Amino acid sequence: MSEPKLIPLASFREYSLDEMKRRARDFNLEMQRRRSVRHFSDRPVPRELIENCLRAAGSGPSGANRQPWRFVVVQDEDVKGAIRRAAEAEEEEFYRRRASREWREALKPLGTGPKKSFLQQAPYLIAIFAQRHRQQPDGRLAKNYYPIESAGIAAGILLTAVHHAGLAVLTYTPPRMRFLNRILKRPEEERPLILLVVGYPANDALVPELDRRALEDIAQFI
Ligand code: IYR
Repeated sequence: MSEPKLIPLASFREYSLDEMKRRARDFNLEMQRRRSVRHFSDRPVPRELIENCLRAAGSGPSGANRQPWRFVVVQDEDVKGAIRRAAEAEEEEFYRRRASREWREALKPLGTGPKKSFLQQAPYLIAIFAQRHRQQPDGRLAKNYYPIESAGIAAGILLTAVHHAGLAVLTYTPPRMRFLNRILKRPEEERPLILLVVGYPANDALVPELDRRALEDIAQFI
Protein backbone atom coordinates (compact mmCIF):
# COMPACT_ATOMS: atom_id res chain seq x y z
CA MET A 1 0.00 0.00 0.00
CA SER A 2 1.45 3.40 -0.93
CA GLU A 3 0.95 6.27 1.52
CA PRO A 4 -1.13 9.22 0.24
CA LYS A 5 0.92 12.27 -0.68
CA LEU A 6 -1.27 15.26 0.01
CA ILE A 7 -0.31 18.74 -1.20
CA PRO A 8 -1.95 22.16 -0.67
CA LEU A 9 -4.82 23.06 -3.01
CA ALA A 10 -2.92 25.76 -4.88
CA SER A 11 -5.08 25.90 -7.98
CA PHE A 12 -8.32 27.12 -6.39
CA ARG A 13 -9.18 30.68 -7.31
CA GLU A 14 -11.67 32.74 -5.34
CA TYR A 15 -13.72 35.33 -7.27
CA SER A 16 -15.95 38.05 -5.91
CA LEU A 17 -19.62 37.05 -5.72
CA ASP A 18 -20.44 39.42 -8.57
CA GLU A 19 -17.73 37.84 -10.67
CA MET A 20 -19.00 34.34 -9.86
CA LYS A 21 -22.54 35.25 -10.86
CA ARG A 22 -21.33 36.77 -14.09
CA ARG A 23 -19.22 33.74 -14.91
CA ALA A 24 -22.09 31.32 -14.25
CA ARG A 25 -24.48 33.44 -16.35
CA ASP A 26 -22.03 33.84 -19.21
CA PHE A 27 -21.11 30.16 -19.21
CA ASN A 28 -24.76 29.18 -19.42
CA LEU A 29 -25.30 31.57 -22.35
CA GLU A 30 -22.25 30.12 -24.06
CA MET A 31 -23.51 26.56 -23.62
CA GLN A 32 -27.01 27.44 -24.79
CA ARG A 33 -25.45 28.30 -28.16
CA ARG A 34 -24.21 24.71 -28.58
CA ARG A 35 -26.15 22.67 -31.10
CA SER A 36 -25.57 19.19 -32.45
CA VAL A 37 -24.38 19.88 -35.98
CA ARG A 38 -24.69 17.32 -38.79
CA HIS A 39 -23.42 19.40 -41.71
CA PHE A 40 -19.71 20.13 -41.63
CA SER A 41 -17.26 22.10 -43.74
CA ASP A 42 -13.94 20.54 -44.77
CA ARG A 43 -12.20 23.76 -43.71
CA PRO A 44 -9.02 22.78 -41.85
CA VAL A 45 -8.79 23.13 -38.08
CA PRO A 46 -5.38 23.51 -36.43
CA ARG A 47 -4.36 20.40 -34.53
CA GLU A 48 -3.32 22.57 -31.57
CA LEU A 49 -6.99 23.36 -30.88
CA ILE A 50 -7.86 19.69 -30.70
CA GLU A 51 -4.84 18.92 -28.54
CA ASN A 52 -5.82 21.49 -25.93
CA CYS A 53 -9.43 20.27 -25.91
CA LEU A 54 -8.13 16.74 -25.32
CA ARG A 55 -5.93 17.97 -22.48
CA ALA A 56 -9.02 19.55 -20.91
CA ALA A 57 -10.92 16.25 -21.31
CA GLY A 58 -8.05 14.44 -19.62
CA SER A 59 -8.46 16.68 -16.56
CA GLY A 60 -11.76 14.98 -15.71
CA PRO A 61 -12.33 13.15 -12.43
CA SER A 62 -12.23 9.36 -12.57
CA GLY A 63 -12.70 6.35 -10.33
CA ALA A 64 -9.53 5.91 -8.24
CA ASN A 65 -7.92 8.42 -10.62
CA ARG A 66 -7.37 5.66 -13.19
CA GLN A 67 -8.16 8.04 -16.05
CA PRO A 68 -9.71 5.14 -17.96
CA TRP A 69 -10.13 6.84 -21.31
CA ARG A 70 -8.60 6.71 -24.73
CA PHE A 71 -9.20 9.28 -27.46
CA VAL A 72 -8.43 8.29 -31.03
CA VAL A 73 -8.33 11.33 -33.31
CA VAL A 74 -8.99 10.41 -36.92
CA GLN A 75 -7.83 12.74 -39.70
CA ASP A 76 -6.93 10.15 -42.30
CA GLU A 77 -9.42 10.14 -45.18
CA ASP A 78 -9.20 6.39 -45.73
CA VAL A 79 -9.88 5.65 -42.07
CA LYS A 80 -12.81 8.10 -42.09
CA GLY A 81 -14.13 6.31 -45.17
CA ALA A 82 -13.88 2.92 -43.44
CA ILE A 83 -15.70 4.30 -40.38
CA ARG A 84 -18.41 5.80 -42.56
CA ARG A 85 -18.98 2.54 -44.46
CA ALA A 86 -19.18 0.48 -41.27
CA ALA A 87 -21.42 3.03 -39.54
CA GLU A 88 -23.78 3.30 -42.51
CA ALA A 89 -24.10 -0.50 -42.68
CA GLU A 90 -25.15 -0.51 -39.00
CA GLU A 91 -27.49 2.42 -39.54
CA GLU A 92 -29.16 0.76 -42.56
CA GLU A 93 -29.93 -2.24 -40.40
CA PHE A 94 -31.10 0.03 -37.57
CA TYR A 95 -33.44 2.20 -39.61
CA ARG A 96 -34.75 -0.74 -41.68
CA ARG A 97 -35.17 -3.37 -39.00
CA ARG A 98 -33.87 -2.89 -35.50
CA ALA A 99 -35.40 0.43 -34.45
CA SER A 100 -38.76 0.09 -32.73
CA ARG A 101 -41.66 2.16 -34.02
CA GLU A 102 -41.42 4.26 -30.85
CA TRP A 103 -37.73 4.95 -31.41
CA ARG A 104 -38.33 5.89 -35.06
CA GLU A 105 -41.02 8.33 -33.91
CA ALA A 106 -38.65 9.85 -31.33
CA LEU A 107 -36.06 10.47 -34.04
CA LYS A 108 -38.45 12.04 -36.56
CA PRO A 109 -38.04 15.63 -35.31
CA LEU A 110 -34.26 15.32 -35.83
CA GLY A 111 -34.58 14.33 -39.47
CA THR A 112 -31.78 11.75 -39.17
CA GLY A 113 -31.32 8.80 -41.51
CA PRO A 114 -28.79 6.10 -42.38
CA LYS A 115 -26.54 8.35 -44.51
CA LYS A 116 -23.66 9.75 -42.48
CA SER A 117 -21.78 12.06 -44.85
CA PHE A 118 -20.57 14.13 -41.89
CA LEU A 119 -18.17 11.27 -41.09
CA GLN A 120 -16.20 12.28 -44.19
CA GLN A 121 -16.91 16.01 -44.32
CA ALA A 122 -15.53 16.94 -40.91
CA PRO A 123 -11.77 17.32 -40.45
CA TYR A 124 -11.73 15.31 -37.19
CA LEU A 125 -13.51 12.30 -35.78
CA ILE A 126 -12.65 11.60 -32.16
CA ALA A 127 -13.50 8.11 -30.92
CA ILE A 128 -13.79 7.86 -27.15
CA PHE A 129 -13.11 4.50 -25.53
CA ALA A 130 -13.58 3.51 -21.88
CA GLN A 131 -10.78 1.29 -20.59
CA ARG A 132 -12.21 -1.39 -18.33
CA HIS A 133 -8.74 -2.52 -17.30
CA ARG A 134 -5.28 -1.12 -17.22
CA GLN A 135 -2.04 -2.88 -17.83
CA GLN A 136 0.16 -3.05 -14.73
CA PRO A 137 3.94 -2.78 -14.94
CA ASP A 138 4.18 -6.60 -14.68
CA GLY A 139 1.86 -6.93 -17.68
CA ARG A 140 -1.16 -8.18 -15.74
CA LEU A 141 -4.54 -6.50 -16.14
CA ALA A 142 -6.05 -4.66 -13.15
CA LYS A 143 -9.65 -3.53 -12.96
CA ASN A 144 -10.57 0.13 -13.39
CA TYR A 145 -13.45 1.68 -11.45
CA TYR A 146 -16.47 3.41 -12.98
CA PRO A 147 -14.81 3.47 -16.41
CA ILE A 148 -18.02 4.27 -18.28
CA GLU A 149 -18.99 7.12 -15.98
CA SER A 150 -15.43 8.48 -15.98
CA ALA A 151 -15.01 8.35 -19.76
CA GLY A 152 -18.53 9.78 -20.12
CA ILE A 153 -17.60 12.77 -17.99
CA ALA A 154 -14.38 13.22 -20.01
CA ALA A 155 -16.47 13.11 -23.19
CA GLY A 156 -18.69 15.87 -21.77
CA ILE A 157 -15.67 18.02 -20.98
CA LEU A 158 -14.28 17.42 -24.47
CA LEU A 159 -17.59 18.39 -26.07
CA THR A 160 -17.68 21.55 -23.95
CA ALA A 161 -14.05 22.41 -24.70
CA VAL A 162 -14.59 22.00 -28.44
CA HIS A 163 -17.68 24.21 -28.38
CA HIS A 164 -15.90 26.76 -26.19
CA ALA A 165 -12.98 26.85 -28.65
CA GLY A 166 -15.43 27.92 -31.35
CA LEU A 167 -15.99 24.72 -33.31
CA ALA A 168 -19.09 22.70 -34.09
CA VAL A 169 -19.44 19.20 -32.68
CA LEU A 170 -21.74 16.21 -32.93
CA THR A 171 -21.96 13.34 -30.45
CA TYR A 172 -22.54 10.43 -32.79
CA THR A 173 -23.26 6.90 -31.58
CA PRO A 174 -23.70 4.26 -34.27
CA PRO A 175 -26.21 1.58 -33.16
CA ARG A 176 -23.39 -0.93 -32.68
CA MET A 177 -19.90 0.43 -32.57
CA ARG A 178 -17.55 -2.50 -32.06
CA PHE A 179 -16.27 -1.89 -35.59
CA LEU A 180 -14.36 1.03 -34.08
CA ASN A 181 -12.10 -1.40 -32.19
CA ARG A 182 -11.32 -3.20 -35.43
CA ILE A 183 -10.76 -0.13 -37.61
CA LEU A 184 -8.87 1.85 -34.97
CA LYS A 185 -6.95 -1.18 -33.70
CA ARG A 186 -8.00 -0.83 -30.07
CA PRO A 187 -8.11 -3.90 -27.81
CA GLU A 188 -11.46 -5.62 -27.27
CA GLU A 189 -11.43 -4.78 -23.57
CA GLU A 190 -11.85 -1.10 -24.46
CA ARG A 191 -15.48 -0.14 -24.91
CA PRO A 192 -16.25 2.41 -27.62
CA LEU A 193 -18.61 5.02 -26.17
CA ILE A 194 -19.05 7.90 -28.58
CA LEU A 195 -17.68 9.35 -31.79
CA LEU A 196 -17.31 13.13 -31.65
CA VAL A 197 -17.43 14.79 -35.05
CA VAL A 198 -15.54 18.09 -34.95
CA GLY A 199 -15.00 20.97 -37.35
CA TYR A 200 -16.49 24.16 -38.73
CA PRO A 201 -20.17 23.91 -39.61
CA ALA A 202 -21.02 23.98 -43.33
CA ASN A 203 -22.07 27.46 -44.50
CA ASP A 204 -25.57 26.16 -45.11
CA ALA A 205 -25.77 23.96 -41.99
CA LEU A 206 -29.31 23.41 -40.71
CA VAL A 207 -30.35 22.16 -37.28
CA PRO A 208 -33.73 20.95 -36.03
CA GLU A 209 -35.85 23.47 -34.17
CA LEU A 210 -35.70 22.20 -30.60
CA ASP A 211 -36.28 23.62 -27.16
CA ARG A 212 -34.57 22.90 -23.87
CA ARG A 213 -36.39 21.85 -20.75
CA ALA A 214 -36.81 24.65 -18.21
CA LEU A 215 -34.84 24.63 -14.97
CA GLU A 216 -37.98 23.82 -12.96
CA ASP A 217 -38.46 20.77 -15.13
CA ILE A 218 -34.93 19.38 -14.82
CA ALA A 219 -33.97 20.26 -11.25
CA GLN A 220 -35.34 20.57 -7.77
CA PHE A 221 -33.98 22.11 -4.59
CA ILE A 222 -34.97 20.32 -1.38
N1 IYR B 1 -27.65 6.31 -34.53
C1 IYR B 1 -28.75 6.74 -35.38
C2 IYR B 1 -30.02 6.95 -34.66
C3 IYR B 1 -30.06 8.00 -33.63
C4 IYR B 1 -30.28 7.64 -32.32
C5 IYR B 1 -30.37 8.60 -31.35
I1 IYR B 1 -30.82 8.02 -29.47
C6 IYR B 1 -30.21 9.96 -31.66
O1 IYR B 1 -30.28 10.93 -30.69
C7 IYR B 1 -30.01 10.33 -32.97
C8 IYR B 1 -29.91 9.33 -33.95
C9 IYR B 1 -28.32 8.00 -36.16
O2 IYR B 1 -27.35 8.66 -35.79
O3 IYR B 1 -28.98 8.32 -37.16
